[in-house]
Amino acid sequence: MMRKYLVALPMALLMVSGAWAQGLKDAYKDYFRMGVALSGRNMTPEQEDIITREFNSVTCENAMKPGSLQPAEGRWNWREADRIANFCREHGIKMRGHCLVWHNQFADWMFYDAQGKPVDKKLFYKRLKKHIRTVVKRYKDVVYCWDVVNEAIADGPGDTPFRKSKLYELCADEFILKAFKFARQADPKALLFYNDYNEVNPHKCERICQMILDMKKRGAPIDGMGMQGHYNIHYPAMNELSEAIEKYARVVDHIQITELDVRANMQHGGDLNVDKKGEAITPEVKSKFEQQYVNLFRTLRQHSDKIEVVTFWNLTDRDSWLGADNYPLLFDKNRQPKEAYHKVLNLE
Ligand code: 9MR
Repeated sequence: MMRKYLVALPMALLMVSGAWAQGLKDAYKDYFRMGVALSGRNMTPEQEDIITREFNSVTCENAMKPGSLQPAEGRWNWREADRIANFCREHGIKMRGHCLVWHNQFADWMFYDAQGKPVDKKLFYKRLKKHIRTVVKRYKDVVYCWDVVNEAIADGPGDTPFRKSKLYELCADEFILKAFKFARQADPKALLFYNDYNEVNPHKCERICQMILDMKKRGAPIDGMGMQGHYNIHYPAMNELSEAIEKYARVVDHIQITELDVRANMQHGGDLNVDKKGEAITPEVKSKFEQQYVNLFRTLRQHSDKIEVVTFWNLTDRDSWLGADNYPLLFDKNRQPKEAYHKVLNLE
């Protein structure tokens, strides 16, 4: 009996003092929520244990994108998204919805009629509205915010700040306004985000802020900015990250880091033609990687009055869209926590 207390008492003291955090979500409970992007492949008992121990926010990596959910008009493919949503419902985990409009993995059929001819704006908006309404309503009990429009701003110099996508060709920037309005009508309670990469770059940050201000003036219900956070071991500089957070905070009420990873090479951003061969993970690269994660979380914690959630883009290096050689996450390809995980967990 006595022995039991001798063990239990110090444990209880450690837990009360917070020194023995169970996982990232507990270690960061006073700062922001910790999230992870998942696919159906992650739904195994071993991985579900990691997810429920470490995270309290979930995003579907691909399963809720228009191209996955409605690949052809009226052909709905709910399986993977439902599976992840049901797991979240079961464990009381809230979800970020990703995403309603994106030039990539989009439901391109919306642009064409049955003869393959381009449709006009009116029919396009009708289809988009129906898509948004159907998806948002289905998950409204578990999804508390949506990335309504993803990556509509261009990176390069160019004469227009907007990405020249099919969406832009047909509707100019009006599709952004419409998408936010449709989403608000579908679920007046959900927080609505604009989400983009290279968001720390001062030039792009400026473009995004201008767009948000202009859209709001035109009546778009934009609540938040999703800073994707595809970084690397050299980038961004922490003062630039802080400045970007401050700038976004001037134009929206909610900021979230939505797709965090740290590549062990010079690339960053959301480009698809990424080099999946990383640099060799030498002790020097490893220590830079750890330092970058420490710097990032230190900086994000300093802004915890503005940052609501930090979501990692994938669970382990094995799942990462960047490939395991890029060494981007806190869990390695064998699903083991890296030294960087412990540094982030025990950050002082
Ligand atoms: O991680 C996603 C990958 O599996 C898909 O093949 C890819 C398709 O373009 O999209 C990836 O996720 C992207 C996210 O939805 C939006 N921001 C950039 C992400 C990485 O490309």
